[in-house]
Amino acid sequence: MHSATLVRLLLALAASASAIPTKRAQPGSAASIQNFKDKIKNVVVLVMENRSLDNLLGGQTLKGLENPINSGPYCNPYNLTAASEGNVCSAAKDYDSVSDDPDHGVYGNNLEFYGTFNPDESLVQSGALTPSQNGFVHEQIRLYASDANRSELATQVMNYYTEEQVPVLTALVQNFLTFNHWHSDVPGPTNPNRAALVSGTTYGHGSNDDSFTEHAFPQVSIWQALTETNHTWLNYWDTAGGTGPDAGYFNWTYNTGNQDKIVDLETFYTDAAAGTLPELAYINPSCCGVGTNSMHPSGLVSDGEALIRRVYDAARAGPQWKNTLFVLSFDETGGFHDHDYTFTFNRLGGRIPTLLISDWVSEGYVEQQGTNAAGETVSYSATSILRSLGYLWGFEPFNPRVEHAPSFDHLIQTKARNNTPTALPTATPFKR
Ligand SMILES: *[C@@H]1O[C@H](CO)[C@@H](O)[C@H](O)[C@H]1NC(C)=O
Ligand SMILES: *[C@@H]1O[C@H](CO)[C@@H](O)[C@H](O)[C@H]1NC(C)=O
Ligand SMILES: *[C@@H]1O[C@H](CO)[C@@H](O)[C@H](O)[C@H]1NC(C)=O
Ligand SMILES: *[C@@H]1O[C@H](CO)[C@@H](O)[C@H](O)[C@H]1NC(C)=O
Ligand SMILES: CC(=O)N[C@H]1CO[C@H](CO)[C@@H](O)[C@@H]1O
Repeated sequence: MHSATLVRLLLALAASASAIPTKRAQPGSAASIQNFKDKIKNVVVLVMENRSLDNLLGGQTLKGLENPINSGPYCNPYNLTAASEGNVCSAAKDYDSVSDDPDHGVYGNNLEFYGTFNPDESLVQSGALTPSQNGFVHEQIRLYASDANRSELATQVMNYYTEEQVPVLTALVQNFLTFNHWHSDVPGPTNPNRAALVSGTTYGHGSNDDSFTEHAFPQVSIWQALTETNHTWLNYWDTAGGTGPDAGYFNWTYNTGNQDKIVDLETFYTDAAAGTLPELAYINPSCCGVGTNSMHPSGLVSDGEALIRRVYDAARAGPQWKNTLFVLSFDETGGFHDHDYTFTFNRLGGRIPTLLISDWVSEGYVEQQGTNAAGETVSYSATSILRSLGYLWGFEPFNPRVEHAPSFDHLIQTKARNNTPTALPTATPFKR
């Protein structure tokens, strides 16, 4: 072989080797769980509101992410029943404040995914009916035609944020680990999804009904499981309200006197600085209008970025950081377009941005699908958090859904990084 060719070959091999992360243990294996326990002592979970991956991370150019900028554009007809009205495609730049909140109830999601309010459930389950993801613009126009013109409404649901519009998320994506296939557990609204995230089931509730605020849920939750295995937790809550507090859904919390573990979000920052964060620090942001920080329309994306930055910077500067895992996720897609919906697992919801942030994850890494306990390759979902924390803190899966959720323990590396950013960039408000 010619020596120049050999050098090129070796260089190519070296380049591809550096792109391959360290060989990881099998998820859920004894070695992987032991490594997870050794490295991670504190977990911070922040669940934001109502954004899809294609919307919020649609402009991230990191390889491995399937999104409009890397693999789009994706297009929708203006009107599902009148092709002559033409199509509109995903494009760069969405509004800081999306003023017309896209439909994200179960029926709205049905129309957005299947083009009908009532898809035949047996055809969905058998796989004969697959989601076309064609109805997002139609549904937005059906709901809000009197508020704005068609192109503005289409922009709201089809456009994506550029890397410059979301500097905090861009820094996190480039420095930490992002899931390409992480779905909400239910193709519906916030509280059922939040209940699934903290207890593995919506307990039959498909809407944001009063049971959530009336502490009516009787099932075992993460709060009860942690308490019974002698682990500490606090549910930090932005008292401006609008989401959760998720620990407040459960009758156990109140009947066992654990409601004092629901505390003001401001306490998180002082606890982080003092090194007194509990093992699980679970954060509820405020919702849903201008001035709230969950990224839920019409709340500003830049205000949500400011919250994420403040949480990261506080955890990063605190004495517990070295053994901290920060999980950033969303409750659901909020009716924003995403080209990829997965229904193999009794109909998960849409794809939502989720990141693992820690000195113990690979830099700028995109995780594809996971492996469940049966060895099948499946998408991650909200219950993956419960499965993984169960391994970390030794509690049993609450139900078959949790038991079969793919865990992410194997994504924790054996060596700590020393190059994670000490602070994130500042987000500034923008128009579009
Ligand atoms: C879509 O087209 C149908 C058939 O032309 C019409 O009846 C309907 O009003 C249109 N929908 C919207 C939201 O414009
Ligand atoms: C729709 O509204 C936007 C801003 O509100 C405006 O810039 C645009 O020209 C309008 N488009 C049409 C087709 O009227
Ligand atoms: C939790 O602590 C109590 C009191 O010290 C003890 O009796 C119990 O066995 C512990 N439970 C577990 C699961 O470690
Ligand atoms: C919660 O409610 C259920 C159903 O009413 C009941 O069986 C259970 O004992 C309650 N749990 C607690 C801790 O009060
Ligand atoms: C907190 C909250 O309710 N968030 C939003 C996201 O989705 C639900 C369900 O549609 C809506 O009720 C909210 O607007």
